[in-house]
Amino acid sequence: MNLIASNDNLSVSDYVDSTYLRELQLSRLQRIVRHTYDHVELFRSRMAERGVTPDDVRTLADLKLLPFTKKTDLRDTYPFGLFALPMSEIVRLHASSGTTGKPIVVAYNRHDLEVWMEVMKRSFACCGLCSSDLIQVAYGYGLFTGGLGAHYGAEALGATVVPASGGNSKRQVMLMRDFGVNAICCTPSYFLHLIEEGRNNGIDLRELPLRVGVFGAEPWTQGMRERIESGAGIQAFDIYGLSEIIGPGVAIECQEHNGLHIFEDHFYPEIIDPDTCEVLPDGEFGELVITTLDKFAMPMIRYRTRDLTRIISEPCACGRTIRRIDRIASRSDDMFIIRGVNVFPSQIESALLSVDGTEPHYNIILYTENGMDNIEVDVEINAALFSDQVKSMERLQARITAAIESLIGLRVKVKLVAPNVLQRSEGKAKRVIDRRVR
Ligand code: DLL
Repeated sequence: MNLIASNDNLSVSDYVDSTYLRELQLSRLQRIVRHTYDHVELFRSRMAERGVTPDDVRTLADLKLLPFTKKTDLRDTYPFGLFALPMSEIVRLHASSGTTGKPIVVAYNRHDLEVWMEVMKRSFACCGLCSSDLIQVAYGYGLFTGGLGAHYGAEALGATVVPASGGNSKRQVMLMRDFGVNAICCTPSYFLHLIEEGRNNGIDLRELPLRVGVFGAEPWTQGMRERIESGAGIQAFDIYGLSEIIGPGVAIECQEHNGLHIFEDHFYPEIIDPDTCEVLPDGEFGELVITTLDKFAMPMIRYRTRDLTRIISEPCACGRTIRRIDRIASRSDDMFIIRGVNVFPSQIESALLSVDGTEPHYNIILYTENGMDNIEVDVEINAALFSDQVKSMERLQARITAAIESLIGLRVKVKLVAPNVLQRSEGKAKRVIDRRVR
């Protein structure tokens, strides 16, 4: 099956002419819609319900005629129901465990892997990395897309890969120091742990050749970025992606750190109102929906990511012409409602980190007391303050409580804990513990 037209260019420049880009997106969209329609039963039946065929896609605006795909569709068709190629053409599977029940499984043919390498290579280039750099990959290798995704992208760039995978923090820091590593890829929460690990072993990351961090796979705030950059003397880049679409490398910040460039020659973004599913104009916040334009083993048409952001279409000072998405502060399903107020964990993180003396290690515990739902925030504070007098601890506690209240409009219980008490994660941090009685 020759799916790739001979004039189709895999490595479109991030500085591409936008008229050409829109034409390319449309021709890729038409091709992938036809391919999915021909090979995925669920998509064909949903199109039939709407009375739509691939021939109805004449412009990019016709995307709105197409049905959405949701995570439940992947679960319901577990494991291989959305594959659009026979197993003989599929060369890699990955899976994401998710929080409940069965994992979701994703597939790649050889072309899809090339696309992935390409977007990861472009991602590293956005961070100013090149073939002379040593890149340590501390995302987990295995079914999770982080490790292998970063690995092959770094190799495609021609950089030297240090495939450390996640965990064994002492060794991670030793490798960074002994090899003179220039860039590290891991979750932002794990990197904070590596900074501490270094400190506990007399290694100050600020004194190493490390200059770039490529952090993603979980939400993190501007406050967290500041703690990371000052703690390690590096420039931190936010990288976004999800297994269903490809893995890491869907979007990344450039040196401007003002939104994440989305590789829209491969991933077409839309923003919708999550309640009405109405498509919103560029600039408005809502749920990110992505269509994979150039992936054949498991194409995703209008995939509802649940991630909340907006599209930034204004030109970027870096000169790239591809659009940006705003930092993903939250997922719509991370939101919890306490006494009628909608709260996102990232709001609590922002408030906490705005207070001097707090460490970027915290847990949010939801509990029920006298029939009412409440929030407790456990936060580590720095060693000097912890051993200080009760009075100054109380003042700090009051400052944190006030900072959170002014941001979310709710009074929460704040518990100050000693350094190194809360559990550290090697991958995605789990910060919310829900003990509410339902
Ligand atoms: O986390 C892929 C990845 C690996 C991205 C390494 C970046 C770096 P999943 O396990 O399928 O895939 O989880 C995807 O993680 O829908 C978001 O909710 C969240 N997420 C990923 N990157 C970011 C980010 C990988 N930079 C889910 N900021 C996504 C906020 C992120 N949330």
